[in-house]
Amino acid sequence: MSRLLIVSNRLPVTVHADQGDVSVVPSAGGLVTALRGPHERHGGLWLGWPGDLAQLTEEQRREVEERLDQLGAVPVHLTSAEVSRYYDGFSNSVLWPLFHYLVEKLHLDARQDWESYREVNERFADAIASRYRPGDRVWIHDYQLTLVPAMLRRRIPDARIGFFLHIPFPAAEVFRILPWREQVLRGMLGADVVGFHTTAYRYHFVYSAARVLGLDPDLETLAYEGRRVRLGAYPVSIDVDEFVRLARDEEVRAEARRIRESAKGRKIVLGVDRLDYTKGIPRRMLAIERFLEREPELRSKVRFIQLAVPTREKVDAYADFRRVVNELVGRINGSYGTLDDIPIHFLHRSMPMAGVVALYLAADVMMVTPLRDGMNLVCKEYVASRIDDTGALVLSEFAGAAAELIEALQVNPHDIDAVASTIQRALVMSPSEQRVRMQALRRRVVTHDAHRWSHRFLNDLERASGAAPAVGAV
Ligand code: ADQ
Repeated sequence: MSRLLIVSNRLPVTVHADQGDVSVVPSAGGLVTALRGPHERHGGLWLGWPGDLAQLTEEQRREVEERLDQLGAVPVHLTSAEVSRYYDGFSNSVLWPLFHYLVEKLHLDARQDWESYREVNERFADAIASRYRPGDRVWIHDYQLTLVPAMLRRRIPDARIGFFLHIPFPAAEVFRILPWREQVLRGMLGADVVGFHTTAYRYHFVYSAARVLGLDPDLETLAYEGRRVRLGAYPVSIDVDEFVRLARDEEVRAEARRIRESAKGRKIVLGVDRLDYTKGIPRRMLAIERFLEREPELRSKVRFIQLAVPTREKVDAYADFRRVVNELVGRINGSYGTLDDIPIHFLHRSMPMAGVVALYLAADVMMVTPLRDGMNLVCKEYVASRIDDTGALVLSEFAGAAAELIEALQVNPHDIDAVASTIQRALVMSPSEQRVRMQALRRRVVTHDAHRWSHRFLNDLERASGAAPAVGAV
């Protein structure tokens, strides 16, 4: 079996420096779990940024490099200026908002950020090329590295290259706003297989390639520069077994009971998100406010818990956004709180997965209402954790997961009245309806887990033609 080189912006490790000691700990998380199997089985490498190591001593840095080497991880170092321009700037202030249709958040005077993005993508291509051996397969991930497939193709024309986009690919009318649209498309088309979460994103990509580059639109394969580029929809998922294991764990179950007891008989409605403006938290809060306004008799019977993990704190749009969320939560709690309780318990922190699963088990209703989301794993984690087939899922139509999880209560997150009514509907859903819906949801999540996702993509990559000439190529 050929080696697999995985390439992502971040390495799947965290470097901890504690006084004299330094440690490198593999990170947890769905994607890492999904890729760890193929990474270990095929004796491959994982290339990415290890985080900022500037504060480490020479000796500590050597120790880190040694440890990374043992883990099959190859560091691609970034300067702090590059982190600010390539990552915070172009990746997270241009591509991220644009691909999520949030055009008003777009930072368009970004020429220098673009330059840095290009340079860092070149560095990644160099790093891959220097490790590459004939026969290797290369799997490049996500919007931070869209140019790498073509850059690597220039260095190694017959390399077998896959690219997967974890965020939505927007409609061509939105994508065309990007001043660097042509370079991004050509960058991705350097791959043999380009993967998206849904067929809708794939369609948008094909239509953009037709509009911007004049390619013949074909949903399965694009003929491009003498090659055939295969396009596929591979919905990403979670490590279901791990969530089932946690959901059965006695300590996790005890914690879930404790959370329920502290709610004093109130039903629990839960949100778990990175505190990102794409996740729809302010509109969700407004829908909760509308619900509280409309349902006075239910006010004392519901507790809303919002767990929000801090994210991208150096990007301006995120600091403003945090203020908006804090103000909304404060206003609603001020209006509807009593001396005994407040309606919204807002926790701005990260939590170990066992704690998150205890919340999933305690929640009667899960709200996943992003304005746009490539896939969204939180809804799949909730479904996987509900091993007794209870609970109700409220899911945004604009999450990639909506294409699969059709038995959820789907809502338009922009329609505050509709979300408020759906909260009410979920709270009064009968146990038998919960069971029918949850069983169907669980069947789908269990059979389409993360292992299947990576397996399907890698199978297609295995069959891909490398640089074999395409018939009718342009
Ligand atoms: P994200 O935007 O990060 O991923 P998501 O898929 O929902 O979004 O994954 C978030 C992860 O963070 C989940 O595993 C969740 O449990 C965890 N998490 C959230 N809040 C937490 C907290 N407070 N404490 C601890 N953990 C928390 C991007 C795309 C998605 C796509 C994934 C994978 O934006 O659309 O599904 O990549 O492709």
